[in-house]
Amino acid sequence: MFQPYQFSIGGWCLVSEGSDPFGEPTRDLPVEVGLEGCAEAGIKFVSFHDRDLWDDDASEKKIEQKVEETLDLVKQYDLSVYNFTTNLFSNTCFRSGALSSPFPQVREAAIVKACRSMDVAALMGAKNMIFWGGREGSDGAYEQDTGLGLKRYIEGIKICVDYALEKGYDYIVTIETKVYEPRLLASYAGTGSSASSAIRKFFPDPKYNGRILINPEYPQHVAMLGLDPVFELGQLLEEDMLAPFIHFGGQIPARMDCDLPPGVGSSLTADFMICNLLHERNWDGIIEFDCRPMRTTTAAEGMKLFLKHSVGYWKMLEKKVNIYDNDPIISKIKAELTQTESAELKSVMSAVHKGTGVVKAVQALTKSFTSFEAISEINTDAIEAHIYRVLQILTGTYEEGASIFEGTRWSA
Ligand code: GCO
Ligand code: MN
Repeated sequence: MFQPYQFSIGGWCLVSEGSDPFGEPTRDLPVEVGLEGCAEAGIKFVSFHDRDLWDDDASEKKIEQKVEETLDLVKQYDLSVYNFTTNLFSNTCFRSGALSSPFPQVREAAIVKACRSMDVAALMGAKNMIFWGGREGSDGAYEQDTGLGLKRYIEGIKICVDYALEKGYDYIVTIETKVYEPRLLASYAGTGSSASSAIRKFFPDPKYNGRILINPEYPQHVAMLGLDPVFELGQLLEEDMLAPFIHFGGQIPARMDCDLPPGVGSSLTADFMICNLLHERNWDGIIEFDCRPMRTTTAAEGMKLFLKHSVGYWKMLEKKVNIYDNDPIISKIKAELTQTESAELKSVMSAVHKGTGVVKAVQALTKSFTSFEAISEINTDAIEAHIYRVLQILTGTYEEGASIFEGTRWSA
């Protein structure tokens, strides 16, 4: 049964003021406008940084009071808190990094702040606690051994994970990956793939299984490198490293993080393939928007329109996934792209999984093998046919577009 995903949004997106490095804020909307917009658009969850709610040096009492107020406010709009996250990047004390800073006093400050947030996440009933290492890197001054920097960063997170485990908190801890910005050159474990291997290295104990995962931001944090998020997503799913939510928005490839509204500047095909792969793999998660209205939007109506568009865009992708799944042309094309393996290939694979008998299996395969010339004769035209049909589905021209397949072996 096809299960459409639910939605969440970063509370910080609702109050983003439209400023950029060159220009002043263009809007000043109270959070209530955004919360009301969420309720109207069908967004059920909202997430916060500690610093969205109180100053970093706030007293315990103030924090408790703000937690209560925030939970009340959110409830008024029929929303609940989904993620909590600690801001280890805005305070000037973190200008040299936070958990990875070469200065031990700064690392201490980061641990204190992050562990305090671990407690608040539990109080708020958050499902996940995000670590986004915005400052965990270097602007190109190579001030420390980069391996040591990575170790400090991941072990810093480990302190917080252990803290939460000892306290009995049951939420998941996630690392949000992004290669650079606001640090200009690089950040530690900056891609989903590199963070995934760092987690395996630094969290070998089975007690961490499924407790520390990766929340990617698609397409922004991958497309900003000029890479395609669909490939990273496949790896994270295959490695069971994907968090129960992804961040989502819009991004012009090979630019600094744009956080544009979904679809704007992005590849529609890649967005569709993200949605398709998540559904195909029966991923059971939530789409959390981490993006904002454009700078030219200044009023409440525009904010609410942005929220409706964000939800509408994802629902549009899901509608296309349904069309794709039920399309007779796609199903003929897919049949060619998902053929069953020969008995010989199957035994090679099973030998590899068993860890023994590989030589014998490869010898049997070699014996049954015809020639490279014969393999070259295989018809691979289904690959191009597939992308044409996907484009027809995405542009809504699949009914009239079916005619180009007439007379081919994929004709419905
Ligand atoms: C960014 C990130 C952040 C994080 C947030 C949660 O590029 O700025 O996406 O918005 O998602 O800080 O930790
Ligand atoms: Mn994000």
